[in-house]
Amino acid sequence: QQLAEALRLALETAQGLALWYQPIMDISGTKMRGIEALLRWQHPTLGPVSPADFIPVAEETGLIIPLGDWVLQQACGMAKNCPHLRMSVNVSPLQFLAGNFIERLREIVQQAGVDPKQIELEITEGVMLEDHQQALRTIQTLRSAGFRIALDDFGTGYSSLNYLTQFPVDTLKIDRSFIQLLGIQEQADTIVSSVIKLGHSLGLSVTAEGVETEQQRQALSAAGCDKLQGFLLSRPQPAEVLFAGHAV
Ligand code: G
Ligand code: G
Ligand code: MN
Ligand code: NA
Repeated sequence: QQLAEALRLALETAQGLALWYQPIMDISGTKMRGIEALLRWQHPTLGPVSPADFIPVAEETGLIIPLGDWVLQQACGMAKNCPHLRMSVNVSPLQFLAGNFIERLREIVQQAGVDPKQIELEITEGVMLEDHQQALRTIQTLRSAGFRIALDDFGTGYSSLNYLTQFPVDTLKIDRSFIQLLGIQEQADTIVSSVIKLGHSLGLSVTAEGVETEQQRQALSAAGCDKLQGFLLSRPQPAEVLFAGHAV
């Protein structure tokens, strides 16, 4: 496939690939608590290609392993520069379940000189569906090494509640499809406040994704949500833009 070849070349030459960062804010929307690393690819002729389009190609071709390592290296390098911010990194199920993921991650973190406590790995329910036992072992090992685990896009899978009680994660990220219906669909308000209560009853921190309006922020605040992420607060941006004028 041509996309795969171009991606392989981008990875080899480290050209066209970049991490952008989106702030994760406290519930008032005023304090930055962390940042999520989001991969961006500028294809030489196609222009920007979304990770939603090229991550599946990377998974099919096995490129997700070196690509995932590159993302982790870049993100850990950035984390080292801003030690007061938690760094969230998306990890593909294939990457997470690869036999040597833990060792490679440990090496990357060590080389960057960052504390695993600063790193939060965002996984999806796909991880549990692929290989339940391996997922559970990996989560447990990573957490005892100090890494945090977030369950991303929560609510979009179909076994969410069941998995949540079985998998020891630190953070729940409520998918933006629910947030967008706040104040529009009555059920959405009920679902979101139930998920927040459920997360808290399991001792988890709850982050709302895709917060775009002040009304949504207020509803989330009233429902006791812990953190916010979304265009209302900030879009994903290159680090030099995000931190322009700020000490990091
Ligand atoms: O940033 P954007 O909205 O275009 O992201 C689209 C999808 O790609 C999201 O599901 C996001 O989690 C995923 N994604 C973004 N960056 C990475 C990455 O570095 N690794 C993996 N595995 N997925 C990513
Ligand atoms: O699957 P994941 O949650 O990792 O996807 C993150 C992606 O969601 C980011 O790449 C970003 O482009 C997108 N995103 C972040 N905030 C918002 C938002 O407020 N609205 C919309 N529509 N997309 C968002
Ligand atoms: Mn994410
Ligand atoms: Na998400």
